[in-house]
Amino acid sequence: MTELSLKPLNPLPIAILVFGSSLPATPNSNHESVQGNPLLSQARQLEPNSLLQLILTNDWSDELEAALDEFNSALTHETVIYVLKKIDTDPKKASSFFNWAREENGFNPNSSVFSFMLRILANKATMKEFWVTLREMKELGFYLDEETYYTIHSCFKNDKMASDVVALTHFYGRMVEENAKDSIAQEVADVVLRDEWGNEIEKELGDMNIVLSDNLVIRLLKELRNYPRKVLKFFDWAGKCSSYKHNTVTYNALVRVLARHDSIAEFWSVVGEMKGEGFEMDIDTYIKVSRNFQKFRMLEDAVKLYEFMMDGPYKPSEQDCSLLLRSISGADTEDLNLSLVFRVVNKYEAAGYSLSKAIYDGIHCSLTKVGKFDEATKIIETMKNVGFEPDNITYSQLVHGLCKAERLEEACKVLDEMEANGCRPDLKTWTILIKGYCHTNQLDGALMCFSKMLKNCEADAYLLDVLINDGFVCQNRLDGAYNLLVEMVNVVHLRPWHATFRLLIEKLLEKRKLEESMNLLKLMKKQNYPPYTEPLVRYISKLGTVEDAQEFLKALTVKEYPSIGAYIHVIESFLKEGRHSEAQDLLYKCPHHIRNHPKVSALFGTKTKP
Ligand SMILES: *[C@@H]1O[C@H](CO)[C@@H](O)[C@H](O)[C@H]1NC(C)=O
Ligand SMILES: *[C@@H]1O[C@H](CO)[C@@H](O)[C@H](O)[C@H]1NC(C)=O
Ligand SMILES: CC(=O)N[C@H]1CO[C@H](CO)[C@@H](O)[C@@H]1O
Repeated sequence: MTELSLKPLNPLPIAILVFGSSLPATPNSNHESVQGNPLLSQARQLEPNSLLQLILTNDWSDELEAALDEFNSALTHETVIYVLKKIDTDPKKASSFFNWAREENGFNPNSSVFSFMLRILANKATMKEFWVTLREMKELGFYLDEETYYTIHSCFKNDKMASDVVALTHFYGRMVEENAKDSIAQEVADVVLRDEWGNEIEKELGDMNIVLSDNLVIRLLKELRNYPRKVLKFFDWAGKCSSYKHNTVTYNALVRVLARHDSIAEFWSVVGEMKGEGFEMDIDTYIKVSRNFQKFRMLEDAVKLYEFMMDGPYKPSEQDCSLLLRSISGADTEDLNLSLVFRVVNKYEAAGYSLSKAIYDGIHCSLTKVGKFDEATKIIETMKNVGFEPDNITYSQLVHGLCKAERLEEACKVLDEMEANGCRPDLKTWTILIKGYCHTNQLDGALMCFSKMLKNCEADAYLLDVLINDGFVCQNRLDGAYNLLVEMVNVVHLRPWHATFRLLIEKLLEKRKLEESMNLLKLMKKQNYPPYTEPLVRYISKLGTVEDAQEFLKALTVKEYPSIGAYIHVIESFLKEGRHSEAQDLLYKCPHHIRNHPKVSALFGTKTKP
């Protein structure tokens, strides 16, 4: 567990160490944070972390259970999810905790807790517990949702658990069937979706005398998930029904649905409202929502949500922090916002944690990408002070940044420095440097690095593609590209990408280099790639001779004759180009069995007769 690392803390926040007092626009951490009712949230904050520490540091035993009983009143839905998340790599322990929570603590799991538990238990070591839990869940009237089903299904498949795959599919199929009969969710969804929300719909829903339950609400949120505004209306309506009250589970389900571009304002307003009601976002919901924000590049929202969670009792892990930093630094340089980086890091430090190597790397990556090299140097110094020596990742980031800034000589020197510090540049570092040279049109520099590299490590297909595509082809040096590829295949037995072959064949044909293209075709065949024939056929039918066509057909096959299909294709292309005499010539030079093939005769039969 990296939760509380033992590294010494920096004497000052990292942002101040790096930037001195002239911080980049880093808003005060509480600015526009989401407010809630402090008393209610305090009551629920009965230290999930001390509970977690107890569980993490002890094997499951009666003594542990006795110690846990102290937390009796603290087991909320959020706490249970939080603990499960932190021990999800230990399914046995997770299962013991889950059972203890239910049996000894009276915890009442909802469908989302069950789904989460099932995902943890879907594991060879805990199959018995898995099936027991799944059956219990069903008996309690919970629905195995589609997403959980597919996740577990693919786990089983990957682990080659064939009979469990069958059993699960069967179970799910039957459940879907039974649910279809229980069509109330569908009926409600139909009513809600039919029209604009208004009194009429509310009246109709009222007349349906629906018995609302968490399950039904969650199912409806899922049914309506593509209509976030309707979801919200429905949620509000359900909350006002006299016999029903929302809880943390339905709120968490709602924020998951709202976490998207077109309902982001609603998302934040519900997050605030939820907090005001004394409910917390559970860590599983946080991870899903944050991942979504990152995927759709809603980085400011991802950061704001991170701050929100770090202010609450269910703090994201060190890994969540470094993943978020990586997403932020993954932006194109123009969009990379350092302020977001330091908001995340400040929040992390403010919680009392010391920065991990991955987090330092995350900061360093962003700084180098936007060309803040002095600050990047300070980060490296700070890292060294707390015992993290720069490694290939650190150096590669620096090389990448310098290349981006077109400071290639300095980038080259970094590789020497690496070596001097006992960290031998690897293929990835070299590739970054070589790419940098190619992108600044310094092909000779790239080739010099390449030959230096080959003394220490082997090239791969990616690097070859960089040299050919970004290097030679961009400089219009096709002979060089061709020679390099052939040499890499024949001398060091590298297997180029299919795409590299394709690109080069096309480029060579543009320059009417048929012989070289044909050679590449043969090389492709040797590598067991499907040959890339289309541009060659097109070229030959327009500009080639009959001999070229024969040569091409020969290149297609190594041992036997080319297929009848290949002959037909070439002859037909000649005919299409109006080159009947070449088509005829080729026909006469074809082997006997081809010439007499009915399909070939048909070609001429219909095309040559008036
Ligand atoms: C960077 O993020 C801050 C919020 O942390 C925001 O105020 C600022 O506008 C952003 N800058 C750019 C250029 O998007
Ligand atoms: C750094 O080295 C590790 C271990 O040798 C390797 O797995 C990783 O891909 C390297 N990373 C970079 C960026 O070179
Ligand atoms: C922790 C929690 O909110 N549990 C709820 C799960 O759902 C049942 C009824 O469906 C509620 O009674 C629980 O309070």
